[in-house]
Amino acid sequence: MRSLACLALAPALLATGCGSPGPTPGTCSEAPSAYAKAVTEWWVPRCSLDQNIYNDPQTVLGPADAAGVGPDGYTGFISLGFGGRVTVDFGGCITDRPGPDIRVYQAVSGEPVSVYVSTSAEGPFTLIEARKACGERIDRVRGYCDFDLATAGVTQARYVRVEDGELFPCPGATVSEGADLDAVQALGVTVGVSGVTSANGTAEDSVKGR
Ligand SMILES: [Ca+2]
Ligand SMILES: [Ca+2]
Repeated sequence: MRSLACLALAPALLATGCGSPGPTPGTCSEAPSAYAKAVTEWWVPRCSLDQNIYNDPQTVLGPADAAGVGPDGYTGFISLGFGGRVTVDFGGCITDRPGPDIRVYQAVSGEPVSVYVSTSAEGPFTLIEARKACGERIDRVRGYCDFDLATAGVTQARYVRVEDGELFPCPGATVSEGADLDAVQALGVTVGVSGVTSANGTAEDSVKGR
């Protein structure tokens, strides 16, 4: 709903996004972090939350760190349950570049995930790929799969939603139902010696904070 007053004040309101369904101005002004830096939203079905013991969405922030021994001695990930999800903020926009742009770290085995992106926390979110098998091995616990923004014709993304694609029926008699989300990485962003990130590895962007 866009009021007359809102339209009259349009120039000033551009700064606050009044009535605008599109990206909030400034949403892409900062360089993105190399890894997800905040959880903006998450949801796991009640049944799965009751079954699972890995229920902390904050474990998806920062570099991949899943470790430990199953079934109940793992650390570093959230089990998404049946169709559950976590949406993360990179603090700035990931820009499409040749090849994959987003790496999802999915622990333990190769459970599939779906990835959606947006330039606004409120959406709309665009599906990049659905129910993609996710378990290229790094070590015994950690694994990953990659997503290319161009697959869906997307050029920029700040918010990334990772959704369980395993659809393991609940209750399923395990304590880690669904895909096990460890971390989300922006592949075009490098981390410098000072911990400062740079978009697409360019010198111009290296001065931007993470
Ligand atoms: Ca790409
Ligand atoms: Ca983690």
